[in-house]
Amino acid sequence: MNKLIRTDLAVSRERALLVCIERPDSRLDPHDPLGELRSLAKTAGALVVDEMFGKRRKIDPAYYVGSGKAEEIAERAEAAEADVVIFDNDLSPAQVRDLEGVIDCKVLDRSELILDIFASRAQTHQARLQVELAQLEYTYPRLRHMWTHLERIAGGAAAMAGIGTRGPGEKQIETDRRLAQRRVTDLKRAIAQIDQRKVRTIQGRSEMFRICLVGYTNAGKSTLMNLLTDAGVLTEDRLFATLDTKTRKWRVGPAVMTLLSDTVGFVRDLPHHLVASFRATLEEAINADLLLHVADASHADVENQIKSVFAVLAELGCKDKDQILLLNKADRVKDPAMLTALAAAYRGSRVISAVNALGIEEMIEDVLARVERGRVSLTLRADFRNGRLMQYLAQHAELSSHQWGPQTVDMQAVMAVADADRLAQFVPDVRVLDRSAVDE
Ligand SMILES: Nc1nc2c(ncn2[C@@H]2O[C@H](COP(=O)(O)OP(=O)(O)O)[C@@H](O)[C@H]2O)c(=O)[nH]1
Ligand SMILES: [Mg+2]
Repeated sequence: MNKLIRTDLAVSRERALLVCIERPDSRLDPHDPLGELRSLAKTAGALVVDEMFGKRRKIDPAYYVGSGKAEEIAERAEAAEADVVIFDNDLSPAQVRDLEGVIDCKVLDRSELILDIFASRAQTHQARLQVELAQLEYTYPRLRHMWTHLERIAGGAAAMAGIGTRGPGEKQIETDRRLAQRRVTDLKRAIAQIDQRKVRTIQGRSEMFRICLVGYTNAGKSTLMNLLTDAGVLTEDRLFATLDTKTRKWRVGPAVMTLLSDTVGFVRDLPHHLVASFRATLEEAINADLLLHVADASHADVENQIKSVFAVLAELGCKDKDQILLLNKADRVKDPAMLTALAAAYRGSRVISAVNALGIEEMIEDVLARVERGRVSLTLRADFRNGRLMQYLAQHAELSSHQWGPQTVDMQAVMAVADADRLAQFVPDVRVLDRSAVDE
């Protein structure tokens, strides 16, 4: 694909020094001011090797921080052998340039880091176009980084651009600008042409019950995902080799296999130029059967975070989707009364801890009940060599009886309504002789 993305900024597997400068209007987590940035950096695949925290009232036009602090950052970056310094703050293109003059490695700001994550997470064609557009618009003034990619597009060279490639002369930059401008126009046109409904119905077809983790970055989504899916998935996972760390199989009950997806997560004060691409990366949530909304109950701002997640979900048309609010990090909450009040304020919510597995059993029960809600009993007739069917039933159903004919087998199978509905779509040559609701 003709992609115009600053891959030289991708932070995968790079050693990162994190820098957070608190400003009077910053809304950082008082317990852990660098928590969100750390979580974002990890999501992008970076290895965090050092962290620095500072406060500043007035922004220095040259380095954002003062020149003394810039020197200090440079020293720490060198000592930690960092490949990249990531600022929690948004920097102007000139500041990035000046900082890179002092610090002997790549400098990224928060928006670029977020865009990098969006770019790696965007699943659909539409989402990719949207992220690319945002990257292009945001990085426009930083074009000296970009020329290698433009050259790749123009010249079709297969080689990957080197990290930290510095820009060419003014003439090259002029050409780049024109190419970039043209790409922006093309992207806008392409995005406008995509039929939203069509995208959703195609995406929505899936063989398994889909569960999606949503919530703020740093709330504990990935920790919970690991806790739930780590046990016992490896041995039987060959069939699902295409699944990655963002989506994994999760066996909720003996005959209940689901797909669990991790999302990028919401970000505090998301810069407005990133909002469209952020929404695009949430398409997984739109197509899920159940949402697990993870909130950090130990965060000072938890109620506002919950509210803003609800608001965005509503905008995405997910308001009536089945969901469970999980009040995570209960182990970290110092005031039990506060937790009780929070749980009472949100009916149906559950108090959990993803690190010490508190409340997890109960949560799984709850999920299971939702998946199984409205189970049906099917009487099926199929050729007994129908491998697809046997596989499907092994994943999704409890079999209660078999009756063998010369070529066929009649079976009684109990499964979730959603799985029964998908049966015809995924398994050829099976006849449903009877279908009735199960009272449990
Ligand atoms: N104390 C405590 N820390 C947690 C809990 N769940 C997650 N964390 C920590 O919170 C940070 C962010 O977690 P992560 O799973 O990356 O959050 P994500 O951004 O929502 O995926 C990590 O340092 C986790 O170890 C919890 O239940 N209790
Ligand atoms: Mg995560």
